[in-house]
Amino acid sequence: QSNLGILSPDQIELAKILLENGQSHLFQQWPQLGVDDKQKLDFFDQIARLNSSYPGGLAAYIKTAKELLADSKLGKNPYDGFSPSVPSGENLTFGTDNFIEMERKGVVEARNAAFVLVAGGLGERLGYNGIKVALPRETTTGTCFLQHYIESILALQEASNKIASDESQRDIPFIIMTSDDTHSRTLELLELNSYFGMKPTQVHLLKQEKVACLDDNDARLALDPHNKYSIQTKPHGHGDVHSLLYSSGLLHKWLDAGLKWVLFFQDTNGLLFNAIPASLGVSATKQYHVNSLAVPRKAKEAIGGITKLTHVDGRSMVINVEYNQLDPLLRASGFPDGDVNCETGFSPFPGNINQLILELGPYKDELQKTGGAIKEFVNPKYKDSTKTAFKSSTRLECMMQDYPKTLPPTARVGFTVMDIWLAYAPVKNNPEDAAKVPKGNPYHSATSGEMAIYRANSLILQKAGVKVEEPVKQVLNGQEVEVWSRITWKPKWGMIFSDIKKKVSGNCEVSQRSTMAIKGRNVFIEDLSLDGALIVDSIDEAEVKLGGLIKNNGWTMESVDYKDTSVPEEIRIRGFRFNKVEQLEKNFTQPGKFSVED
Ligand code: UGB
Repeated sequence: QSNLGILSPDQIELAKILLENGQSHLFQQWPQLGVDDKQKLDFFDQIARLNSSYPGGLAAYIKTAKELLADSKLGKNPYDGFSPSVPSGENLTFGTDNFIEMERKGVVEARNAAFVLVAGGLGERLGYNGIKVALPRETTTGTCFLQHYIESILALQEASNKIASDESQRDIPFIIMTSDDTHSRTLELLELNSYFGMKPTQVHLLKQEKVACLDDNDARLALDPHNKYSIQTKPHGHGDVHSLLYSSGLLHKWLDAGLKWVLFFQDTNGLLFNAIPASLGVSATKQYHVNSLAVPRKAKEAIGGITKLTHVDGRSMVINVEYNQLDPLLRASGFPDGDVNCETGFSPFPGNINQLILELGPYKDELQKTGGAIKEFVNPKYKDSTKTAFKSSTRLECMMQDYPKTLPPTARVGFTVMDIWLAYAPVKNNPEDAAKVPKGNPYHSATSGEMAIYRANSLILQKAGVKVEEPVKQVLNGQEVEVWSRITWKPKWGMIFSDIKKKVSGNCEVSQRSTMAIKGRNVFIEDLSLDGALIVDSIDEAEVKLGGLIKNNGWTMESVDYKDTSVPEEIRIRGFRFNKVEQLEKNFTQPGKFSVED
């Protein structure tokens, strides 16, 4: 009461909200007016932020928290009354006629899409000190994830605009969700690199705010133990992307501009853009309101399963069920063996890789109803079985893939399954944890992420007719991986299989010890036999033919131990570095026709 004098009317309103929602403890240790006044105003600044960044404000946050904490205390299962079954979706196999047709359709649609990258997470499991999008996707060229994503979007934009009429040319919007942990470093990376060739006006950063931590089952907000004027906060999860997009006003703008799709993707899947054109083609063909990209998943593997859930009351939805919940849910619903592989050797429930394609119109309509709020969950760590006290404060969380939970059953929710080698290789685990992954399961480390790029590119070229030599097995940072030829290309060289095939002809072969980096657009591989390292760059106006026998000592791979701090972190987490012994390196800066032969 005595402090009211320093507060503005808005701050008094906020104080009332807190008091009416069981938060009087926050003010218990406040001294009288005149003492710590600046800190008290800082406290209200934080409260105002927490209140305005949550749909429905702090009152709604506290109310939901109380309900979810009560359910958690009772041990209530969120899937009570639901029975799981295998949903229907599209299965695509790389290189088939259907795949090629879906890619063609996807390129047509790309100019009607906006891309949204969720990059607010620090990646604690990876333990890397920088932001994850700044990590090299592969170290042959050193291109970081963010650069690769931007160049892929630009390549799609160009291919899509090429087949559209002049008046409907469009710059694809690119949104990055950041957080306090990643925002300034993401912006700096973009600015230092001139947005990697994208127009700065095409890029929007939306920063997510953290949410208040909770001390007990009454959802009392947790004060910072070292500062009684500050509330502890933690990340709310990638589900925030929906409310941020909604409040940014971008959805209306995009609809007015004629856009039709919003594609969501995560920070370190270096293979994702191999899958984007075809799955966008599937969305357009099947008119999916929601299309989740998925890969075959081994039963009990630690990725969520896409599942159809049907409630006893008739409701049904197609949704990601996290792997630790799928097995018990199946066991409780008449499948005594739980989540097991079927005759294909995989679980019948496809693995969610958390890349979503939403149709913009129905998405905007839905968010207008919900304000972008996503069904949340809480995961308190209790002190003991009475479940009355927490080991440390907790908070509500939400996931972007839970968006379909509020949709009516009439919504067209499907998925597209693609080969793992083509579509999914995230970098999530540190070397120590990756080395402990049971044999046969994916490491999801910087080592496996980079090797997956070379494998995918080698397999794609094999399918295009190049004899790429089989890989060798090698142990790097304690992980056994297949090492294929180190083949990379820029997205503008080939985004879809039919374009790549046009760039390859004759009898071509690449040995396992080879490195090939194609950085130019109009580079053609014709009767090439490569045994060594070849790096080619060119301006768009130059047409370059790579052919004949090219042989040199090439680049060798040297093992590096992840504990060796004399090596930069982004290298040592891979367990190897290149020793660039010898290469043929060409850069064509003049227009014309050229050929590269040894
Ligand atoms: N992220 C944010 O932008 N903000 C946040 O507050 C948190 C994260 P993780 P997670 O690919 O195999 C997801 O930590 O959440 C961004 C799916 O839920 O890499 O453990 C962050 O920057 C799971 O179903 O993954 O698991 C990153 O880009 C499964 O599909 C993204 O959100 C799993 O990914 C994901 O964060 C997977």
